[in-house]
Amino acid sequence: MKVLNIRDAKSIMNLYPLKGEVSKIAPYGEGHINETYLVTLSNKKKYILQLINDAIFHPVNKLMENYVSVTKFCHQEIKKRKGDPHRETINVIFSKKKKSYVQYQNRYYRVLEFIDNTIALQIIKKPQDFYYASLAFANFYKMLAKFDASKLYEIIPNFHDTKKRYQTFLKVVKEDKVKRAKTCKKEIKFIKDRAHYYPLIVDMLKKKQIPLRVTHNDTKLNNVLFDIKTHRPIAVIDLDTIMPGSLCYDFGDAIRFGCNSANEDEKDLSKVRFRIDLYEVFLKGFLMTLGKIITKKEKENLALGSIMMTLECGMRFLTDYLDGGHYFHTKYSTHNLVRCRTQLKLVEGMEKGYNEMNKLVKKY
Ligand code: ADP
Ligand code: GN1
Ligand code: MG
Repeated sequence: MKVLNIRDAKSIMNLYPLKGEVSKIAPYGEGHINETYLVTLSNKKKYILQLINDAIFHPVNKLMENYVSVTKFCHQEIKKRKGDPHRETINVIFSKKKKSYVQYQNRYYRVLEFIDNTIALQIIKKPQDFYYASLAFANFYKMLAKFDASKLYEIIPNFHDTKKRYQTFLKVVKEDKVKRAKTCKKEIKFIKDRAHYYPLIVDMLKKKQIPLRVTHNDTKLNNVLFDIKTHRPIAVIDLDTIMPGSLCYDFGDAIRFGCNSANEDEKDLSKVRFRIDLYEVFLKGFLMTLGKIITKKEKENLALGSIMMTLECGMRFLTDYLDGGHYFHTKYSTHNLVRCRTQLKLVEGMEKGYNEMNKLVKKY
């Protein structure tokens, strides 16, 4: 629920060394975690104001240290290649006290430069857009390959540790705090029937069969901004979860969201299909851009990573539903259950298409 009003916005923006008064504030974007607003000043300048979800991202000073070190690094790299560093990455505005975030009424906020004339897509209509998204992410890894990972604080430990996620899920099912388990027996069984998946990639990482890299960890389509006119990819955003992780998971998370023929919260499951045509489009751009950076073993596990990220996300939505809904923003009481169902339907589609998905990896 977005609650900031213009008075709050004025007080918060006053903590920044900006010219002009706040003339407008409006909720912006479709993120599930932070609260995002577009703020317009009397001089027509626009800024993104975000209420940081500090129940999820804490401590906030560490979150913002990561955020600033990554965005400053990207800024420099983009400058070196003669790009536009104020458009192709996030730029954090510093407060009058020279801080990357501020506190107002016991909550944490940050202000970002608004990347104007861009759009975040919630669903793929033109395959080319997804191809462009693959280039955006792959180029992002290429840029970050030189970033010193030891600088990063692990802001959400075990974020994509599917083994641990499954343990949490089992615990929440057992506790059944808000007595909802009876409404989703089929979904619980679906997730339990797939227990063999959960250790696979985590164990490969542990055995160093695939490398731990600096990854984005939230490669949803709406975390890429596209030029509003040309639809060319402009910037990868939402950098809160940059941590060591697996490329197979980042690839898989992008597939999970982008290869859905419907919205993540579509209630009519007959509309939800796994679009393997879009999988091919993304795979092609991703592999061509990464070239030799991606290892053979990683390539062999891109299809598996897609199934696992979709399964993990379905499991996380159901965990939150069973736990009473404290994590993801929701608009109605069964919202997380509806989201879980779309994910599980996609998993079914991916399992059916698994051999084909692997064949396509060999093709590229
Ligand atoms: P969340 O963690 O809640 O997903 P995001 O950082 O992804 O938060 O922001 C939510 C949405 O706000 C994005 O999907 C995008 O539409 C928009 N957005 C965020 N930052 C910017 C920015 N600097 N310029 C333009 N749009 C932005
Ligand atoms: C959240 O913040 P947002 O909306 O980009 C979540 C992702 C989930 C996604 C599901 C920090 O992403 O992990 O995959 O929702 N982010 C966090 O849509 O948990
Ligand atoms: Mg986001």
